Amino acid sequence: MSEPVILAETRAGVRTLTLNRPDRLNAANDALLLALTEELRAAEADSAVRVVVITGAGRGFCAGQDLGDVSGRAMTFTEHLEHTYNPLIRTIRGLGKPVITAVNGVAAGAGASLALSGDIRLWAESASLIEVFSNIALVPDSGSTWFLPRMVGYSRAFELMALAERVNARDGLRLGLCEHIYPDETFRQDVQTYAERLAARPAHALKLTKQALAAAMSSTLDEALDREAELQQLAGDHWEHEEGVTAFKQKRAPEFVREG
Ligand code: LHQ
Repeated sequence: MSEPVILAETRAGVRTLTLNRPDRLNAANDALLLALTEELRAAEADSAVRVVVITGAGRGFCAGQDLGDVSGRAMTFTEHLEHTYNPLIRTIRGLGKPVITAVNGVAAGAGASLALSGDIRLWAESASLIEVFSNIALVPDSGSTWFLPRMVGYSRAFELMALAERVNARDGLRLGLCEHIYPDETFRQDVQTYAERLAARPAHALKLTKQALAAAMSSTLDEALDREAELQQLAGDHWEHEEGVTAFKQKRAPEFVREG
């Protein structure tokens, strides 16, 4: 039996999905992309899962499209993206639970887009990111053209895309491509610890927050204010809100994790 392309494990409410083609720096083939999307959908449906972590096995995070894989060539580029990468990125951003991309090594091409797509991006010290597409005369895809300029501005994004320069972890943090850097030796445990902090937060409120931010990224202030007012009603009517207020008054930590 061959190794699964995605390894999945749940610990303390944190579902970790590991891209598992380490000999190719987890370059993506269709099987990996479809399995990852499927796993994300399963995590959405599983009430025991409160946070999802996407990371890579071995020394790479994801080297983008597997350039040796021929299965994608049965389709046009457009069809291939619509069949594999685009549903994956949409699923991550639309997931009703926080997704952490834990970038353990190099993230290149569509792998860079995947690294940027997390709600929270945690990098190991040896992580790096390359908008490598122009090396093979392609256009950045899988969301890079949307994510990167919002993080670093238009001109820096264009430069990174045009020159395909490797961004190391220190520069990644400076540019806002990640929230935190952790030492390689403790990276996996540090990611788990961070994810467990998120898992203890109010899941329903975070789901609505993610929804509000996603919509606000392409809306006017007026629209954002209207949406906040609507979503606040949903949050305020939920037991989590009552628990938060009660805990505050009782001078204790709120308990947002309940069975069932
Ligand atoms: C790989 C790959 C790889 C196969 C490393 N494939 N084997 C495109 C087309 C169609 C539709 C959809 O969208 C896309 C989007 C894209 O993602 S286009 C961009 C595709 N990716 C690339 O062009 C990246 C190619 N890789 C590299 O530039 C380097 O490998 C990076 C900078 C990622 C890492 O460099 P190093 O750390 O020096 O590692 P390496 O080059 O020695 O790679 C290690 C092994 O992994 C090596 O195999 P080998 O048998 O020699 O040990 C590579 O051939 C293999 N590998 N990327 N994408």
